[in-house]
Amino acid sequence: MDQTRTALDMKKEKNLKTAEIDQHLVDNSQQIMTTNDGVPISDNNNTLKAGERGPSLQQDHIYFDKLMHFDRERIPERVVHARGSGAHGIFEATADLSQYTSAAFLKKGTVTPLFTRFSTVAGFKGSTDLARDVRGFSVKFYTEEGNYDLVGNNIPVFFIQDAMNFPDLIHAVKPEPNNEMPQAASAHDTFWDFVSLMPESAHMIMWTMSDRAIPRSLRMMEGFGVHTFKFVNAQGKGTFVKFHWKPRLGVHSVAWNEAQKISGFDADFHRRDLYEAIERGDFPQWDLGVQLIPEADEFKYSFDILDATKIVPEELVPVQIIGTMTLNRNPENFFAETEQAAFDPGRLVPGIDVSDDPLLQGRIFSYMDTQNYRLGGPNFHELPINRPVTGKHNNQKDGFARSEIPKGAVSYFPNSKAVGCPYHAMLNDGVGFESHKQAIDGSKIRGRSDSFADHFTQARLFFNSQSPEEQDHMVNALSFELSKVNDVNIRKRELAILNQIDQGLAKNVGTNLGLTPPKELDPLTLKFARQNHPQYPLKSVKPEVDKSAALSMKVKDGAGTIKSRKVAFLVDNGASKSSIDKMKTALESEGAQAVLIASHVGKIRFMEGTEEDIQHSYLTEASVCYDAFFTPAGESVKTLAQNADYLHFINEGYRHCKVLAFAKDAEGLAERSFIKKDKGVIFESKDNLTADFIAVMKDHRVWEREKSRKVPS
Ligand code: HDE
Repeated sequence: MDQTRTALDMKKEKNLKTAEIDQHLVDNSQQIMTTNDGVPISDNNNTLKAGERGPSLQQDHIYFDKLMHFDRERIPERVVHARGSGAHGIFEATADLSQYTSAAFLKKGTVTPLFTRFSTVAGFKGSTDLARDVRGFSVKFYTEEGNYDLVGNNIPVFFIQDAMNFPDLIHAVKPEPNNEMPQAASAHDTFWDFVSLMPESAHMIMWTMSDRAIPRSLRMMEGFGVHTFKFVNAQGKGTFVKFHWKPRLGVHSVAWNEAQKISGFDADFHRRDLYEAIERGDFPQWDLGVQLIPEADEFKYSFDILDATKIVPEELVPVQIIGTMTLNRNPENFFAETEQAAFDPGRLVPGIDVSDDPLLQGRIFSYMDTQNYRLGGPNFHELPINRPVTGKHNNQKDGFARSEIPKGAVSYFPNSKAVGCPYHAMLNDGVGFESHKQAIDGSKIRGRSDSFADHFTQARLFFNSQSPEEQDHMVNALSFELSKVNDVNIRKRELAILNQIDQGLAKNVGTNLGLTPPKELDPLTLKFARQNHPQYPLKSVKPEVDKSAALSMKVKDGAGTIKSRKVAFLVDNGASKSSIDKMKTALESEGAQAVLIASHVGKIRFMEGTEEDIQHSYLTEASVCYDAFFTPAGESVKTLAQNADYLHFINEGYRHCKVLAFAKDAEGLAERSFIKKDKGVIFESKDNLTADFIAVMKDHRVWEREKSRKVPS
């Protein structure tokens, strides 16, 4: 999408959702302060008292008005996905899908406003962004046929197969109820107790123990609809569909040691990154892709497409790109928009329907129910962020905080007094929502299909598809988490599951736990698995593929970008402005940002005699919040050599496998640290300073460094 197109799109958006939200914006500038009833307030500092020294009077309606509101300023946070960040944007459909779906917003060329919210799952609303966790990826499309919500995650599978287990999963991962610890972390007994008794979690555990669970940025994550959904075309024909969001900036993570430190230095790291990128016009973009599976192929694969613990490998069904999402506007008000946004996988539009996935079916109830509770009643659809751009017309009435004022005496259907209005869409213009006509044949049972009983084949597929460095990170993550589990029986049970996935993985984790992986699944694990499948484990499954390139985050050679990356320029008084400018120009031409950091904020004087105001110092900044480092030439090299914070900065950057460049005069500083020259340490005397710096940054990290050198930091 080029700039002109973006401007046009934004204009279109302005006419739709922005206009809708604009109606509700309140501008306090040039306004007299009033009570909630509009009465002007002349003293907002003092309560009403009998005499100067009190007591206060009960007739102080101005104070009561203020406190009544204040006392109710919190609403229940989301029971899961409480911590989130949102942004407005647009979706432009780019493919002709009329053969598969009648959804109007997917018609080629259509531009639809939307609101997206990213979240972590386990932590409370105020928890850190960098928790090891799944990220929510919810998109509300304000389409011309009403709202459509695609409420997905950044991981394409889930822990469990049936909605009935969801509250148990969440109770297990949340802080333990006796002491409410730990916050936003799965590394504790109850979580691993639960998953080690639920072998269906094995595939998801592989993903959450991979670096996918610690993204570098919300802008650098994939998104997935997770479940199989259905497209329905104008003739009523269904096609199974899986949704994928592919970020234009690539898929990247931080290192676990880094994640833990970012949580201390900037708990809002992801929220800030998203907000700032949009403010400076670096609009993040994702392509929306679909995997389409004809109904005739429902039973074609070695896995069940209705099982949310399975992916459909891209080698079997390729992902076709059908449009692009651009996030181009921050909310005006976090509470009114991001917090009050009510997502629901049951918000469907004509042309898209749910499949029989039992996890998805269970979600349809929960979201509406939770919004009713969280947003205080059934009128949450009328909040500006949730209102469809189409308006809504029905006979539903009353309820808490009703804001629309329906006219007339009729609020029932059928009626004659309002000439049958509002009327059925199907009867008149054929545009109404119609559920996919699917034949159903079966007995009512409370149980699970044996086609859901294979738990390890795709967990193995994921592990086998990772690069050696990614596999090492998984070993470390599993070792970290299980080391934090106190009950050794739980450790052994999970180790037995890992052993079913990959013996090398189990052995390496076992070494870190001082345990030999058990050969067989634990009897307790078997007992619970047999509640769903009495013959468990069933015969092994022959997978169609052993490896899938799409599952690894390793940057394909030359495919990376440094757009929007944050490079720390480590300077001080006496730094060479020309050395800084040369690097800055090169980085900015690739879309990266240069941030100057010195031993104090305020003015610093360059070698050339000019001065610049610096916003960041070693006191306020940490290496973990930057992608790469440059030490320019100049007199500053002498003071930096004595600056322990500077040396810590570059050591730590090196430890986290980031790229570091040194101007010729500054190369000696690397020798004062633990840094050893490698392809990610660029010396002006040996390399092409700017070109090589940029080229290696495009690979994101020099992960190979981890094997050869571990340095203290
Ligand atoms: Fe959710 N989930 N979920 N979930 N979920 C909620 O709804 C639930 C599941 C997801 O940005 C809640 O509004 C059940 C899978 C996201 O506001 C709640 C089950 C996936 C968000 C709920 C699941 C998700 C939620 C809490 C098992 C990936 C944040 C607040 C059957 C496809 C939405 C709320 C936002 C939020 C229930 C499983 C994604 C309680 C019962 C699988 C991204 O209704």
